[in-house]
Amino acid sequence: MPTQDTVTEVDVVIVGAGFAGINALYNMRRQGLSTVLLEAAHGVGGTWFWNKYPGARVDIESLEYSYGFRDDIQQEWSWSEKYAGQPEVERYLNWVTDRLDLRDHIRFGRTVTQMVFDDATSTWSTTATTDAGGSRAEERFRSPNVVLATGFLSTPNFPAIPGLDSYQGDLVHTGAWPDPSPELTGRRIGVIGTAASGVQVIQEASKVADHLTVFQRTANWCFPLRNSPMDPSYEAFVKEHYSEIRRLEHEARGPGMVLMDGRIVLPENRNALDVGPAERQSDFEWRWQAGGVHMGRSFADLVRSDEANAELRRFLEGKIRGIVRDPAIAEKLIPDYPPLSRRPPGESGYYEAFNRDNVELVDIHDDPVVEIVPEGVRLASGAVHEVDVLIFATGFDAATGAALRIDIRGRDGRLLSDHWADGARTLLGMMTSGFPNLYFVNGPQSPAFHFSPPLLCDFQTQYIGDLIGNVASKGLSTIEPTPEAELSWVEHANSVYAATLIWKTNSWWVGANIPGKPRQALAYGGGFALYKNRAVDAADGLREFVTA
Ligand code: NA7
Repeated sequence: MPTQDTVTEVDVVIVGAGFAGINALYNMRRQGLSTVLLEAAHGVGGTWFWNKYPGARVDIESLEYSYGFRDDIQQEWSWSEKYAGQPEVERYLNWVTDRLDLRDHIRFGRTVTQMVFDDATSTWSTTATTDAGGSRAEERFRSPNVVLATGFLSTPNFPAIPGLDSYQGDLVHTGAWPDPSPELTGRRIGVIGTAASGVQVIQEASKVADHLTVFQRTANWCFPLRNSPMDPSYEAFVKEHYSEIRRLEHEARGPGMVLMDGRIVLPENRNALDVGPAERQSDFEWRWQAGGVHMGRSFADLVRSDEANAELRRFLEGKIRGIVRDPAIAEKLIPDYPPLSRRPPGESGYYEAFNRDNVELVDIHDDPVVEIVPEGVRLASGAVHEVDVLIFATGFDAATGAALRIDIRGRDGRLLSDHWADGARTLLGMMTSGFPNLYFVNGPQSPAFHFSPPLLCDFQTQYIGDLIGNVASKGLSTIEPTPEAELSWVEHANSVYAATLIWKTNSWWVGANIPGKPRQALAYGGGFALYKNRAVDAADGLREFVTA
């Protein structure tokens, strides 16, 4: 592949044009840093560019799942629904990009393959392949700083099932949905995977498929979303109180919520076992009716105590049995792990889909998929399910997958994949030792999916911009965490999970969805407020960093 002779020199190279990368680009530019953003896709959006499957939708309220870094931005944009669908989120990110004049600093169609740190000059050399101009070539960049905004959930997990190549129908993954989409109407559709993405695509496919086969290995506890067109008075209320809402969210242990009656509802600190059964039931019930993340915010001990969790489990079991008409199917849809110990999918008619005649639930826990054959899916029992479209909703190599697919070499040529061989090691999910001036946004061991990612990247990209400014103003050239600070953060993140039921349950939150991936806390579950305080502390006098 030809390599261009010219090397583009900038202060910062950012990788990825999703929520995090766009925000990073804005903040680096604001710091007066020359910046180029490299993006593999031919448009902005990141996750919201690739996940174009029918039904893809936020399940934190749109008014919250949006940038808070400038009041004009949050005032000017109007969401059409309480929970926006993928096309609207993609439109929003395009709007922000243009509104802030950022597009000229983005190079699309660039896949970053290598990043190498040069000890002598304290700079990173970044190589990207590009098909811009019609033929494939390599482009090179040199910069003191690199920011990986490569996404928490951006590397699709395609299970290695024999026979994938032999399949004759349309085979797609929710995380890399083709545009244009394969036709779903009137066809026989199979979906493997029944978590957040699977639930969304199953709901939509059930309405149009001739026959829908849902291959379920593990049932999940789904909470109703209760989406609706945006109520103008609600929108006006939120916009009027945005600064107060954002402040409260930053002080809370999870995403905040706002109700139409003017109450701001944040995660509760009281325990389920400290209140009586009637109060517990009525609390669960209003949250079930309100929808969204409320259910998981009701009592602090639900995710810590088996006994408290069993109360929520009983409530949710009753709901599933109340909706699904066939009792045998209802039992199959009741999970066998504690609710809230995995990411709860938001649903809008998921359970009802199993009351339809065209929807079939196939248990692949007891009768696993052994092969993909030309006409469909073959199970261990020998049963073959014929489908015209086979949808993999099998998730992602979360948190670390995207960074580890780039050949990243830090001090002394050390590979990131070696440094992280026993699990990701970061300070605050933003830096890793031995890799100076390399920053992650929404990285492993940051609050990521336990907070609102657009709000987290607001904080992190400002923080990173300040660190870069701080290093430059002191006449220094590099910054990286001390190995001790890094180890202590990793241990802290693990210990927070270890005190919860999350640790005992297998999920991508602990890396358990990818064979061979080390088990560890891939996010920080201690709450944004604690995280932020610790980050501010670390930056004070650069105590937890080595500089040179
Ligand atoms: P998840 O949460 O990782 O779910 C993947 C689903 O695919 C889950 O039901 C898995 O079952 C199933 N799966 C994965 N591999 C296999 C194989 N080999 N055979 C059968 N079934 C399999 O991914 P999502 O995309 O739904 O959600 C990830 C996040 O992205 C989510 O939080 C949203 O924010 C968007 P298992 O549970 O492993 O038995």
